[in-house]
Amino acid sequence: MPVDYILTTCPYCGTGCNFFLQVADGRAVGVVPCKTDETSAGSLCIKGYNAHAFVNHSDRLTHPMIREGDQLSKATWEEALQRIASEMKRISDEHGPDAIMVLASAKCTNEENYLIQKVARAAIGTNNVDHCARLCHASTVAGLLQSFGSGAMTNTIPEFENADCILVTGSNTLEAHPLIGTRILKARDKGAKVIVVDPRDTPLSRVATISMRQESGSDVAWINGMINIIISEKLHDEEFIAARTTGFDELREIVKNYTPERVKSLTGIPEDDLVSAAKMYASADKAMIAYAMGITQHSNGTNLVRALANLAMVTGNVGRESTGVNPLRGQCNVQGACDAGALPNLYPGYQSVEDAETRSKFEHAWNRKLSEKKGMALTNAFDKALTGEVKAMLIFGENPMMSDPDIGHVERAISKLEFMAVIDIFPTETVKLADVVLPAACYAEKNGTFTATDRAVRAVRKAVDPPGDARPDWQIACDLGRLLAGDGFDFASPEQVLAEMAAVAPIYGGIDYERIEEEMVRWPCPSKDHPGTKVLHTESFKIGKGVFAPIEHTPPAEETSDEYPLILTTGRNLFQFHTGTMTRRSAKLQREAAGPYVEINTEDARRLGIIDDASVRITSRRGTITLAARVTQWIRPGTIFIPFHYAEAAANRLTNNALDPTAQIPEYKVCAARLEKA
Ligand SMILES: Nc1nc2c(c(=O)[nH]1)N[C@H]1C(S)=C(S)[C@@H](COP(=O)(O)OP(=O)(O)OC[C@H]3O[C@@H](n4cnc5c(=O)[nH]c(N)nc54)[C@H](O)[C@@H]3O)O[C@H]1N2
Ligand SMILES: Nc1nc2c(c(=O)[nH]1)N[C@H]1C(S)=C(S)[C@@H](COP(=O)(O)OP(=O)(O)OC[C@H]3O[C@@H](n4cnc5c(=O)[nH]c(N)nc54)[C@H](O)[C@@H]3O)O[C@H]1N2
Ligand code: SF4
Ligand SMILES: [Mo]
Repeated sequence: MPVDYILTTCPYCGTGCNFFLQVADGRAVGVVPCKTDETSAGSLCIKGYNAHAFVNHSDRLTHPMIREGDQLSKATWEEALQRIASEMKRISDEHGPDAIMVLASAKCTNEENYLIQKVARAAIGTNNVDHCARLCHASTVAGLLQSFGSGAMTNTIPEFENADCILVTGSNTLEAHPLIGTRILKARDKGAKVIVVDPRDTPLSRVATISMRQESGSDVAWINGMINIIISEKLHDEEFIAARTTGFDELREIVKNYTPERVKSLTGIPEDDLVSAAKMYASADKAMIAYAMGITQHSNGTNLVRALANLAMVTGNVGRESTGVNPLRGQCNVQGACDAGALPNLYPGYQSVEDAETRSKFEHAWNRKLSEKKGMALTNAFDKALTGEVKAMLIFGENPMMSDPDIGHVERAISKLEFMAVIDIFPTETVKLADVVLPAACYAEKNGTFTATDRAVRAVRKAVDPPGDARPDWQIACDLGRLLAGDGFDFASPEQVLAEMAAVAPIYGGIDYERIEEEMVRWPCPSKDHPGTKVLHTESFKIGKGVFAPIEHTPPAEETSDEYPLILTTGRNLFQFHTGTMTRRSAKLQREAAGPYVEINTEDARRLGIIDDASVRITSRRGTITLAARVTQWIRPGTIFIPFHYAEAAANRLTNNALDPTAQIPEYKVCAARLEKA
């Protein structure tokens, strides 16, 4: 049988590896790495190798459905789209457009996200559009914007290989961004020093030069502690500080109080390790910082991001190759969904909805009066559903019934809605509660672009037809836009959509399908003859001077008590992805990490009389789940860790929806819990 090889972009993490999808007899049957791809350099992680598996799964949604009582019944596209449009119109007429919340999707392409936010803004008339970046790097977007003027990764993935020192914190890089992790290992082989700061031992920390295990939620203390040591040892970059930054004196005053002794009492990190790490980072010629959810998912997440930016600027490690502050963005297209304007305060290309001049530019482009009011964050929308302010939700490719904090609260909020429509590829926990369900085409079944964590815009190419009547999200968004608004949604292809986005978002100004066909292009790329940008902030920061922020350590929103004596932190494992809709439908991935578990330190387990694989019950102030204990030395005593992939013991039954006041990101990484034998 003839086999086709279609070059496309991985639908899992934000590393953005390209691979060939193997197609035989109209079905995706395998994945082959691409040697000429700069990002993956001919390797893939196990999720990438199995990215064909879910595409053909028999659970795929194949036809629209409309709720009749307790049942979702098969409907035609015409009926289902009409129902959504008429409910949106009714609710907007009765309660105003701001009673509707739209969720875009980091699993969808740039073109699709552009259209989804256009549906919200230009067809419904609200800025209430958001997506999972809120749960992920909202604090990065806010924090780096304040420090540097741009919320994106400052450098690029290949640059890790040539750094002299790499500081990794709150990132389980080898499991969550494996092909970035591999670059860090290559750098280490070439002699680079690797420092890992994480409450757990990760595959990377086990081979690091220095590994420090801090208490979850204490990161400001050790970061300030390192800055203090660097200044006392005169290892700071005075020239860079004077020429390119403001606010250094205030920062120096604040960090003075973070002596190694005090840092030890706040974090548990031994004094000697902190001093060695500070000197190692500051003495390197080119030092990179990589971080992810261990930093961002806190009720002080924005401050934590700013603290890392302080550390980089104090040592002059911004604006050169193999330096910088590098947030590792999570989903395959979370960078692009943000770029495309799926955010309540920003139009495509990070342009403020509250700026009159910008608004009039978009009003002109879209031929519509636009709302002056910034929209609602995803994490506030469920609260507002409970109070009756939000009446309807239109959800593209997200599964909040598993991924949002405190899902008991989400469930109560959804039950209050008058109407909820969900567009997905599988019957998720959220789909089951919807009033209308539309079946989407997945990445293998449509054309478009994803933007990787290092701002590289990459092609997604159609390899097979969607199952049954499923349609690509861009067509669904156009259909809804036409029903709600009439004009402005007549696009014949994703290519035309990207052309419109490039015309309104200057950072994408020079990006088109012809260029993407040949190679990736990294934004900012303002014009067709611009080569794209690898390193940001080379001459000056986007806001002129970099801004130091004097940040004090604050405790997490929920602290341990006699009743809840353990710190619960949550996250991921190598084999599963998020709410498991795709990876748990891949036999090979499922085989490797089949069911839910909690990691608990050997000492804690002994004290509680728990043996490995015993069934245990975990309770927080919000709920209880039962799952298997995994007894290990690789986690700090007093801390337990649960991956949030498993619906049968959903970690988010337990988590706290305390939010960062600036970014509205939830504190997934710390809550108080109790563990007992089940
Ligand atoms: N296999 C796999 N890969 C994925 C994903 C997936 O679901 N599965 N999801 C993708 C997405 S969307 C994202 S956002 C990324 C996330 O990627 P990561 O952020 O790397 O993954 P997490 O497991 O959430 O958390 C990272 C680390 O933070 C540590 N941590 C916990 N509490 C703290 C703390 O208080 N401070 C610090 N400094 N560290 C702490 C945890 O021990 C963990 O090792 O992964 C992407 N890649
Ligand atoms: N406890 C805890 N909770 C967390 C986190 C944590 O660390 N701890 N991390 C948070 C983070 S960083 C993130 S990013 C979120 C992720 O939260 P979500 O985005 O809600 O999680 P996913 O499972 O990735 O959901 C994506 C959905 O899109 C569907 N899908 C896939 N492809 C397509 C497509 O082409 N079109 C459409 N329409 N649908 C598609 C999938 O089937 C799936 O249902 O979870 C957050 N939740
Ligand atoms: S590292 Fe990320 S993008 Fe690359 S193959 Fe693995 S999941 Fe896909
Ligand atoms: Mo994420």
